[in-house]
Amino acid sequence: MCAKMATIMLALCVISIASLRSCLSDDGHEMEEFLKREYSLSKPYQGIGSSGSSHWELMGDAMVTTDQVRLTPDMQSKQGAVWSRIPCHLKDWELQVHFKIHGHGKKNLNGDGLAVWYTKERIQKGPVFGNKDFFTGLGVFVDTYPNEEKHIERIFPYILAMVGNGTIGYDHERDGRPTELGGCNAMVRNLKHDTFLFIRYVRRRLTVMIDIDGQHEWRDCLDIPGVRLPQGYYFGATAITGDLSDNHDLISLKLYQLTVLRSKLDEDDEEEVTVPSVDNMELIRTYQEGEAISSIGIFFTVLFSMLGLFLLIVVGLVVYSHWTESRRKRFY
Ligand SMILES: *[C@@H]1O[C@H](CO)[C@@H](O)[C@H](O)[C@H]1NC(C)=O
Ligand SMILES: [Ca+2]
Repeated sequence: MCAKMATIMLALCVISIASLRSCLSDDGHEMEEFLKREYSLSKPYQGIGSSGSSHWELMGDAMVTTDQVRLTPDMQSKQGAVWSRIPCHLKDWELQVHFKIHGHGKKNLNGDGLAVWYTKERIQKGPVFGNKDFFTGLGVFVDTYPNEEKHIERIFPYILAMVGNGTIGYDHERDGRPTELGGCNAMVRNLKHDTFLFIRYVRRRLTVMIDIDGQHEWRDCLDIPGVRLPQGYYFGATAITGDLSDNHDLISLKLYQLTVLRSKLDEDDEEEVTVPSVDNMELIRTYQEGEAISSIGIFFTVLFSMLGLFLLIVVGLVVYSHWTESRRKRFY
């Protein structure tokens, strides 16, 4: 009898400890971080660009100085990139990007922006912020120029994430709206203080945060579960200028390996991913279209209310003039 009680007590104890542990790990508190130097890029940028000796490779107009890797200078029609040479096989990671975008152009007279990548392909020039289109993997874009005309609903610079599988294109004319996973506005140009972008990928959950106010506080940008990214892809950063330009500088890229507690159940669930994809992408799409429709809805509501008011005034005036007319007739 006593032994049975003891067993039950022990079982309860184990259960409560187990749930406590999972709570902690969900919160992120029990995660451990390790800086992985082979995937990181920081001052004094030793050996970058020189053949073979470095973990990073430069491309295009990118240049290394003592203070930064300048992906593009503030000049028209430039594109540059820096790519890791070694594929990353970590399961859970966090990338902290210290960057700076600055130039002489006034607001919205600058462009085009920079991108941070985790992709199958590397060092291939192209139109997507200096990288190839129809890429395979993750792209996080800091888009500084609104290409789509009706940019009232969205303030630029705008940060946006996209997952490509090799057959999905980036719509430059629409600033990537058709394929976006989510995003946020971020006034990052010409700031005196440091600006950071933070990309975390843990248990298929993609989180992007920014620290751009000089307060050393992270602000949520997007948070999407069910993002399936294969292992063994490459980290990189690219930037492009067109008719409009900016200096796109990378001060550092720091990659942390995250050790996350996994239950047996999690492990069973995780079959290997070979093609990048996002669960319930249709839902994310309809949600965003819903938002677009609602802003169009507001526009038409305002338009019709104004038309209605106008009609009312016209009718009122007509009635009034008829009334004064008939009054005048009565007097004379
Ligand atoms: C890539 O995604 C598109 C759109 O979701 C889909 O139609 C296509 O089949 C996918 N391609 C591969 C190789 O999975
Ligand atoms: Ca754009």
